[in-house]
Amino acid sequence: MRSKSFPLSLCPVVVFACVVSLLAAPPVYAQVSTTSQAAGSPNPSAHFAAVHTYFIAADEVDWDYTPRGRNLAGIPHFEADENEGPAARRHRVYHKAIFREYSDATFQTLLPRPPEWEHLGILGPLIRAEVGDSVRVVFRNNTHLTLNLHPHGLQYAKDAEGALYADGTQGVAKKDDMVPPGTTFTYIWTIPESSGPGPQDGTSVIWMYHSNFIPSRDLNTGLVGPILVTARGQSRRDGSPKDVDREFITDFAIFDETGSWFSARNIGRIAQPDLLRATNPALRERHLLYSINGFVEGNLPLLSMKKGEHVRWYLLSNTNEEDVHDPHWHGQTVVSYHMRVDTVYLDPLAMIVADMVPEKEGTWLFHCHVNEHYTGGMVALFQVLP
Ligand SMILES: [Cu+2]
Repeated sequence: MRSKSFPLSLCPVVVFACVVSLLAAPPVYAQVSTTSQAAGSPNPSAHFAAVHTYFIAADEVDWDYTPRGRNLAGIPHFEADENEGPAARRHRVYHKAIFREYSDATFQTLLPRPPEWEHLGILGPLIRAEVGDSVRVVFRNNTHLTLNLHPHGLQYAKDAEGALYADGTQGVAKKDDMVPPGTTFTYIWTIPESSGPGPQDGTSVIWMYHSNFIPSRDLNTGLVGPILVTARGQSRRDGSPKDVDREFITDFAIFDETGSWFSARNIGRIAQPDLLRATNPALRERHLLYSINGFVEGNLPLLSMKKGEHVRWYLLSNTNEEDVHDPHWHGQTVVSYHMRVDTVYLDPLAMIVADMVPEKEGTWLFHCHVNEHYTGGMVALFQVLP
């Protein structure tokens, strides 16, 4: 029988339950896992409704879209462009704001990313949970911007929606809407059945969180991260689905640097995207970064897997009108939406799952098949080992 959950506001219960959780070995994939199970449960082996706590800050960084160089995938180009000549050695660096994970509420110690998630790149920390759990994000805004944190798919009350609009709320229910520079706000989101896999899904689904103060600006600035939710009882202790050997998250993300909060700093002038579209489309085009997880031209870390494994790919996209993508795997097929395909379709702010059992060994191209995106650098490599 499943244990009963209590509201987080019942502090004594939560404190006592923390002790219980240590004894009961809850899931280990969040920074801090407590439980809301009542003390003295008659069934100590029952699944614990965990509260996964994450300490996530928005930090300003200089982000390099090309940390290892240019055109690492060796793609031939039809016409001469900036990939050729001296510019080919140039890094593409922009000042951005991204989400990063810290060890605790002091926000002094950055948590290193586990090797299997190094490919997340510019994406924020992976938030993961199982149906029935809750997520608590202590959000610290270290930037000079006003931000917030809005989750997709999870359930939230009006005091944790992370979006400013005329929703009729006031007082404490407005505090989540704007997190000023240098301040901290704690968001609590729950994960009912309706946040987990549906009847036709596999054992896990992907959602997204992002700053939603002015979504177009916030996303182009880099403030976006992934959420994975596994079906009830289907996760291992590290949170991964029991029937999956390997997971990859890839965000086919165009970053319009003329639409970033830091466009003036990065480009040296006030670069209003709406204005530029009409007055100087060439300037805007020069500052569109066709990235996968914030990496262009093959800079995404090599995604490695073994033949015959059950590999789950989660695919995301950004919110620009050009964020219409056709991710394509060479050498392998996937099943997505119950169909056998080797190319999937992403419209803006897509969140989809594709399952692969790689059969052909080798190093393979993984890229967007939209012409401008492909030539613009939205390419990566993956490797299938014996
Ligand atoms: Cu694309």
